[in-house]
Amino acid sequence: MNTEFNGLVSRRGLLRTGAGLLLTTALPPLPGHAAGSNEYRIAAAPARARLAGDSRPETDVWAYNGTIPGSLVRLRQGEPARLVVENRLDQETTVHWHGIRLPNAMDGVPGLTQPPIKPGGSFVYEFTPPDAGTFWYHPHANSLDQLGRGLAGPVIVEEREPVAVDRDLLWFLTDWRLTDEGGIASGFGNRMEAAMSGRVGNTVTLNGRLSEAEPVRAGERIRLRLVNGSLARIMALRFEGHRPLIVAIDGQPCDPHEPEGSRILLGPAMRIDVMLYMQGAPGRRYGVIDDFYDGLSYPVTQLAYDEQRALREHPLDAPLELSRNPLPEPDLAAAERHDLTLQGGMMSGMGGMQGGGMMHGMMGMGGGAAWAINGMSMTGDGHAGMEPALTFQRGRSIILMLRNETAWWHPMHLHGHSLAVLSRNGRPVSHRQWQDTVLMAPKDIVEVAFVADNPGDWMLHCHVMDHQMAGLMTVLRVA
Ligand SMILES: [Cu+2]
Repeated sequence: MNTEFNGLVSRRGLLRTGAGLLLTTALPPLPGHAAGSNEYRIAAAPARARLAGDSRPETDVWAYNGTIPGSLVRLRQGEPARLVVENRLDQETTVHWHGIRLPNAMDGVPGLTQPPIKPGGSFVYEFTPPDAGTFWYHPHANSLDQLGRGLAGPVIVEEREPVAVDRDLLWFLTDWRLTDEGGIASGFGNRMEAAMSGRVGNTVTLNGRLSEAEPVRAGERIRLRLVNGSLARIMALRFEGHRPLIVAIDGQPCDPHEPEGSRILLGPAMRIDVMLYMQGAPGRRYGVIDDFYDGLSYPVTQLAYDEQRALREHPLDAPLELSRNPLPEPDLAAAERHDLTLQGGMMSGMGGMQGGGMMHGMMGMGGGAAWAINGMSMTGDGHAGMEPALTFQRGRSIILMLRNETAWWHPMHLHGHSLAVLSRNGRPVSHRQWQDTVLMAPKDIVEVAFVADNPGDWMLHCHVMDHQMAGLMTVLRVA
């Protein structure tokens, strides 16, 4: 595959510092956040970060409130939130609150839902999160550069009644393409990559640092919130010696289940919450391995058990199923059906795709687009006057058949709604799972359903950022 690795991914023996530990365990308070309130100030600005450890040069990044990942936004389910975003970059930006069902005007798509925030300007996002769970925030302007240079942060919407765990941890995973000097490699928007796997990097950080080990204790129950904040890297995580149970996908609780083949498949922009019973032995270490790309497996980190005896001898005897969120149940018998077909990219076998794989002149808005949905390419980040591919009457139940006719993987993200995943390649999907980002393998056909209850123009796009920029995007209108 189109992936390079340098020495950074093989571990250098760095140990986590106290600061790293704090981020995974206590999650520090936010600057500009009054304790107990749902109000935050978030500034997007240039910063420097030690992504690859103390022995490596710092990296010039763009960051929310100066940290990688951006500071944690912790909200409460059903309580109004107010998020003041300041733009201290030298270019326009917006913030998209990924996965949160909110009013269209708060969705952060430039041109489509709000004017972009000018350098020196600010925008106040106000919404009441209906769903508890693990979400994240990132720009929706110049997305490839802005996300690729570090602008991303986690959002946790707390349940009214939390499930019993010893610790609630968040691993924000980010893929970077770093140079030997520690800088972020140039070449964003490379057309060949855009028509293939996208900009997959060479360094994966956990909460903003290469991680050698994460401290755990035998016998504890950990809720682990996994976020893939990468531009393009798909991950398949194996926890050696452990049996993680998936309890939520994209913030939405599902029936607890073990991942297929013991690998947690995590596409860009996806979140998966797992429950982990720490069944390992005191003093031992167990790898957490990402082996998605053939022949390129590497350790994301290790679970490092301290020497203390087990906290308990048997798994905690308390329910681990999360309370369901108030999602409207689609009426499948009465639902409207529509097809959305993903086209293009290299090796698609489509006419006109030879000679570099670009679809010049084929479609609507994108000169030089590499991808299309139902024959139309919308390129960039979103802009005024994007015509909807489909219009739904508010309140209707909708079934979408997503057909991936390409030779590449695509995490398809719908704004403003969560999707009940009904079937994949004709086989029912169990576990009653809902997703806002549906990872599609080459040639996959995935059937999803939802109630079009949130009025407005909503983006549907691939979250491999190069793919979105190069045309794998459309708009769905709820009128
Ligand atoms: Cu894609």
